[in-house]
Amino acid sequence: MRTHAALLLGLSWAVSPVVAGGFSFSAPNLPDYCFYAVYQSLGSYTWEGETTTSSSSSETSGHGSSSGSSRQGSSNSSATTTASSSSSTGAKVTPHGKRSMREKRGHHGSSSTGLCTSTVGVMSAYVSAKSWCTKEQFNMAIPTYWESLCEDASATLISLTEIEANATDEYIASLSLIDPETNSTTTTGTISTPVLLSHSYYKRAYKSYVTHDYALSKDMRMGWGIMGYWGGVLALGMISKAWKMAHAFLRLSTGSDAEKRSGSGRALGPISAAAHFVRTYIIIPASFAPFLSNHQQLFLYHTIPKRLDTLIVFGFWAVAIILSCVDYESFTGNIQTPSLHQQNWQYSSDRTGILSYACLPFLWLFSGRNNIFLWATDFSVQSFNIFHRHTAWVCTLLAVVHSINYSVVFAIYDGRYFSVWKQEYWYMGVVATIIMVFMLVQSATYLRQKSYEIFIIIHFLFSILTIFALFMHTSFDGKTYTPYLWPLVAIWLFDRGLRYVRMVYCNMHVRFGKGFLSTPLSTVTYSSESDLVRVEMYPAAQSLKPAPGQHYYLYQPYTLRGWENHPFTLGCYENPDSKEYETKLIFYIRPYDGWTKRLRNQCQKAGGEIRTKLLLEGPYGHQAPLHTFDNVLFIMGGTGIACAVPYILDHIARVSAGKTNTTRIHLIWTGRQKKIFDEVCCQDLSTALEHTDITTTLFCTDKSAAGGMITSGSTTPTKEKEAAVDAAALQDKASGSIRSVEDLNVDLRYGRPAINSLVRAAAQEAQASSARLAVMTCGPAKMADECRTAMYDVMKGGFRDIEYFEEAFGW
Ligand SMILES: Cc1cc2nc3c(=O)[nH]c(=O)nc-3n(C[C@H](O)[C@H](O)[C@H](O)COP(=O)(O)OP(=O)(O)OC[C@H]3O[C@@H](n4cnc5c(N)ncnc54)[C@H](O)[C@@H]3O)c2cc1C
Ligand SMILES: *[C@@H]1O[C@H](CO)[C@@H](O)[C@H](O)[C@H]1NC(C)=O
Ligand SMILES: *[C@@H]1O[C@H](CO)[C@@H](O)[C@H](O)[C@H]1NC(C)=O
Ligand SMILES: *[C@@H]1O[C@H](CO)[C@@H](O)[C@H](O)[C@H]1NC(C)=O
Ligand SMILES: CC(=O)N[C@H]1CO[C@H](CO)[C@@H](O)[C@@H]1O
Repeated sequence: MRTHAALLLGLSWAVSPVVAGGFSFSAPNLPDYCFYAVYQSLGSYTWEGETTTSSSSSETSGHGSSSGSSRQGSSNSSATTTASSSSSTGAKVTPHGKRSMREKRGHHGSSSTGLCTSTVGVMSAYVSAKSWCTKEQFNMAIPTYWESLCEDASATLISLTEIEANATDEYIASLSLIDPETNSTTTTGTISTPVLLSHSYYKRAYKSYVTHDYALSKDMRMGWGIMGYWGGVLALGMISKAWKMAHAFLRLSTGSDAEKRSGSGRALGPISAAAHFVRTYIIIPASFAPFLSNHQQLFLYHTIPKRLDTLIVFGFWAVAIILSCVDYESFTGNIQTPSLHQQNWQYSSDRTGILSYACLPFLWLFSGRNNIFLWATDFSVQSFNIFHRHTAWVCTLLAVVHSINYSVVFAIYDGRYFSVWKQEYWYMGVVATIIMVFMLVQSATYLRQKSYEIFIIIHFLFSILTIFALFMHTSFDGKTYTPYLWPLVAIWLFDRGLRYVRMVYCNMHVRFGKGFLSTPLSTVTYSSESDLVRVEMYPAAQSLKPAPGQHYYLYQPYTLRGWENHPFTLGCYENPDSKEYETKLIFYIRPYDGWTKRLRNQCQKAGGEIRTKLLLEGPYGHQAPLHTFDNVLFIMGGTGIACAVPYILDHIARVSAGKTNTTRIHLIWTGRQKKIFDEVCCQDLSTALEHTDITTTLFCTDKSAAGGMITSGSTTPTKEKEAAVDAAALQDKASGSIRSVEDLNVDLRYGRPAINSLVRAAAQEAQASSARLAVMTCGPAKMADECRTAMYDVMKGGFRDIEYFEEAFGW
């Protein structure tokens, strides 16, 4: 990167000329490089009649003539040969040399003035340029650029009128050739007749300067390849989402009756067949299905992405590897850096550094909670998390290669390896690389699951440190690299800022004349029989619209670790009578080892129920269009029921408004303790479950309760029973006691559900009535993976009108 421009300049000063000198442009424009090459190649000779300037260093030690030999011996003189280096070196190698290179750049002349003041020299340069430059290059350079070069050498270019007139083709053909590699300055002495620069040397010089000066621009274009890849993925994601939404909208409003009538027997176009193929084999399955069904389940402590995500990530690695390996313009015969190895080390260091920077914006983009692309595309948080991790891997590996390669350059080719450690850009780069590697290790799934809070705090602090170190790493170069870094700050501030906005929105409400109203104390209850923490809260926000698919982050401020926040799916919502607080939100929380456990302990200490201050941040997540499907199958496990409840409530509201296409819902819910069914079904779902279009099957996996056998309510309740149940529900609600789920219209079984056959049966039933089926699952990892596998099987079997929705309680 640019950092290295400094180091490279230093390099040219100390050992040999620079390969990739950053944006150290020798000439202002690309067409000027032709003349620049001529000027530099001939500039080392002494010309008859030249007037030396007061500048003592108008020597002629060959820059071309000693190609291949170390320049160290020729001491300071070599600095004058690579004009670009000489002018900036002094500034760059000092620890405080933060001057921008651009300012120092521009045209620099050789301090030899023979090519400005000697008729022989000027004629030689003129005929060489005329012979080897294109018309455009020639016209750009002569006389303007030439004059500026002379100005830099404190000389004035002599008049070219006579030169132009004399330089005919015949004249040029008569001139003898000069090649700085074979005609050394010492053997030629002072040149007294015009000569023509050999074409082969000119070509090498031109290529050396151009590749050297434009390598970084090229690396940046390669960086656009990385960004283009992710940009393309996001664009496809947005198109896919727009397409699906349009589709769902059309289905609901126009009612594709024709489509429905012909059912599964309808003529299926090749597009639809292709779409089905893609969905079956790429979008739905776990990466290594059918051999390995793991997706939500870890495999050897590793997350296995969905197949689509694996392909996307694989493509990213391929792009990154290709971009960091191809198209290096190192060549033998480079007049600046003869060693091919050195050129390769340096070019690859620059390339990997810039590619690493190019990954950064996406590394941040895939991580935020408030993320525009999460809203605009169909990718889930989990998918973004996979992208985040792989971008981090690639970014870090590139940074490591970058660091190693530059260490090699410094240690082997430069010799300043130890002194460079005092340079800020160097040690800040080292700091950034080390932190990134550490973060990679520290984010391992195993450690993250062991202690999420420690992980998140370290991750947060070290990310800030990384950004800071990177700003310092490339700061000497002005603003060249800040476009890679400011987006990180912007993305982060956007996310953090919106968190606070949401938090305030959820928990504060301004009542005119009455001051603020904030979210009141929440009721938290815990029952050991169901091992369920139930949170009921009344958010202050008046306009908060609870809806299916939402999740919120809960904070418990005024506690020791009040900044901690954990995501929970909105389980249930009600509109209570109270006028102050519009809605009541209910969360079902399974206690684990962290905050959820502390919350449980607080309840236990208080005898089961506490009232505590909880704050809400949200809503996040998006609603699945389940209402556009004819049949819906919910497969839920434990607190995963939180996903299904809002959809069921939504369904009931939509039925009465006539805004749904769903006519059949089958809820399958597995829980360890029977009590959890009682708590949720009898309180929050009691009325919903009495609807005839909802069938409920509960599976209790508690072995000790298995004695209860298969007790079930009738699946088709009579009017009387419904009424009786409703009455009982009302009564129980009034008395506050929890009834048993057996009294409801549900099918209670013991043992595990056979998910595969349940999904298959639902699919067959849907197929028979040419209905569209949605399957939604939320629960333990194993259950979700079984469900996904079942989907894959059914779709492989040819059933097309089926869609899969999976909610995960983690990443
Ligand atoms: C979108 C979403 C919705 C969820 N909805 C519910 C729900 O409705 N009911 C429910 O019981 N659980 C839900 N969870 C899971 C719940 O967030 C975690 O169980 C909870 O954060 C664990 O807190 P803890 O401090 O007790 O964790 P620990 O005991 O320390 O860890 C338990 C597990 O939770 C993970 N975890 C901890 N904190 C977080 C966090 N802030 N974000 C993500 N993962 C974390 C850990 O990596 C670990 O695997 C949901 C998770 C997500 C991502
Ligand atoms: C080379 O430059 C250094 C300072 O940059 C100076 O001290 C030294 O005398 C110079 N040597 C020659 C041979 O000009
Ligand atoms: C141009 O050619 C003329 C005649 O051959 C010669 O007298 C004159 O010195 C030449 N001028 C230059 C600049 O070479
Ligand atoms: C340069 O070297 C070649 C071959 O050694 C020789 O023919 C040519 O005359 C030399 N050119 C000059 C200007 O000395
Ligand atoms: C396919 C289908 O059944 N579409 C129906 C969805 O619901 C709308 C409105 O209720 C009906 O008009 C469609 O016919």
